[in-house]
Amino acid sequence: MSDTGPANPVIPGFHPDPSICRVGDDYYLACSSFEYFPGVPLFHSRDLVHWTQIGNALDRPSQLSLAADVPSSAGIYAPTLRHHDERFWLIVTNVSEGGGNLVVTATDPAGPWSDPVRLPGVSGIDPDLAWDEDGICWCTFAGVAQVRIDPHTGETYGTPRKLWSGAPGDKAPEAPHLYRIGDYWYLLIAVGGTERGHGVAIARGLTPSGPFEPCPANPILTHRSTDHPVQNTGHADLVQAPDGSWWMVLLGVRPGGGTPGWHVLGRETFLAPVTWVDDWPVVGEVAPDLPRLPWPLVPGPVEEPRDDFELSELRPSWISVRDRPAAHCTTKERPGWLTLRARGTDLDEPDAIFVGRRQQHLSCRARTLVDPAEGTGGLAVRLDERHHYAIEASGSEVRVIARAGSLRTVVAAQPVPDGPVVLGLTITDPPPPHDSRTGPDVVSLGVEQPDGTFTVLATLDGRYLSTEVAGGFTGRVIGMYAAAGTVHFDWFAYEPLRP
Ligand code: 6LW
Repeated sequence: MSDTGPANPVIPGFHPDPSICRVGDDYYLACSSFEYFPGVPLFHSRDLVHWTQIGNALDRPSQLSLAADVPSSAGIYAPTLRHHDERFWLIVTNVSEGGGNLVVTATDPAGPWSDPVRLPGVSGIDPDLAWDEDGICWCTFAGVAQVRIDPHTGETYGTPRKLWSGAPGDKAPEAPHLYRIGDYWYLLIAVGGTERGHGVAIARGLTPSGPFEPCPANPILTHRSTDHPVQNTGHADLVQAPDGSWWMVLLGVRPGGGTPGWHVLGRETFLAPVTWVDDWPVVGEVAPDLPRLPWPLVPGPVEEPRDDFELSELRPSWISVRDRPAAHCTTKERPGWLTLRARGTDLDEPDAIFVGRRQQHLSCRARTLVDPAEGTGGLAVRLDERHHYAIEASGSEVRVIARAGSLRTVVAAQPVPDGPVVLGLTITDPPPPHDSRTGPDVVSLGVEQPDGTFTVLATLDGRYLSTEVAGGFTGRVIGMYAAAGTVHFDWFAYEPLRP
């Protein structure tokens, strides 16, 4: 929220591939989650601007299993969230072993969601669900192809057929969504790939399977070849507000630093207004400061900046790498503390014992009180197993460890008194001078003294924790980990450092 009003991204941090639906005055939105567990975060809003996470659709092993060999940025790809026949429907792809396309349903989007119905007859990614006037369910997916399905059983009817897939030569036609609006069926797709060439295109036809006539103004949204502060715009979904206005949610990134620009928060969810001209949508600007909305803003509950782990269940925004067995992560062993029990792996391993939350601000600070008496663990900001910065406590020593690709270094170490210690990291703009080679930010890791002063042990270049360096589809996650033994965390606090 800027000081002039609602601001984009409406869901900051790594929340890509947004899919939205509305029931009455309530909006719901789902995003991809890749190798993190639980999967598919779900959000609620009353005004399209303030979003509150209400749960995760895939929050138990019978819905989501991500073995240790699931690569980072694999696992759960793009979902589609719809409401039909008094139920919420979510279709999504687990691109990893034994996954494939699956449907889960719920009467309450906060959960519980059903066990998955598998769709062996639907290949590919980015599945969409749409029902026609006869109640037939059409599943359209990247490529772009379509097949009729029974979403209750997972049965498919016939073989998938190719639909309109963008202009000749359009790269990566994906993220299809099908809508019945007025006299037409509209097919909205992403083109160009999810990098700087990303865009949104649309076509319309008189039946859900076409034939489709492309919009003369395609791509109806792209920021390629512009210096717009939001780049990679694409992978969109449309929703109509109760007042009849239309809106688009989409993914975008906010590169920082010099050239080529590095984005560190992953692909975030943005909002843009849509108007209609000649029965074609016209997308307004994906502006950092949103226009005044034609309805009152309804701020939802805001997550407290500090979690004291007083509840038996963790907040829905806490995510772990590939799984979170109760044997390794509990708030029940030491009431009011989060206990992480290592399994002989550290952050360099795919089955690290890590519990984190998405970094949602370009400048921010995270702190945690850790008791390392029985083990080694601490605070980290990670992109994946090969790209993370950490400050860890082990007995009476604290050390900063940097992992960037094949390089792993203990950057600093210092003795600390025995007992619990507050570890912290701050993420800020790089110090001047800035030029074309300046990175997006710097990460300072240190120890908070009993009098509250912060002693920095190391300040590291943030570009090595960016997608442009690491690759992949996720964004930074900041959290707590255990590398050896048992490590207890009394509290964790995260706060933005500027509006
Ligand atoms: C997603 C595809 C894409 O399935 O990237 O940006 C893939 N678009 O549509 C992973 O997010």
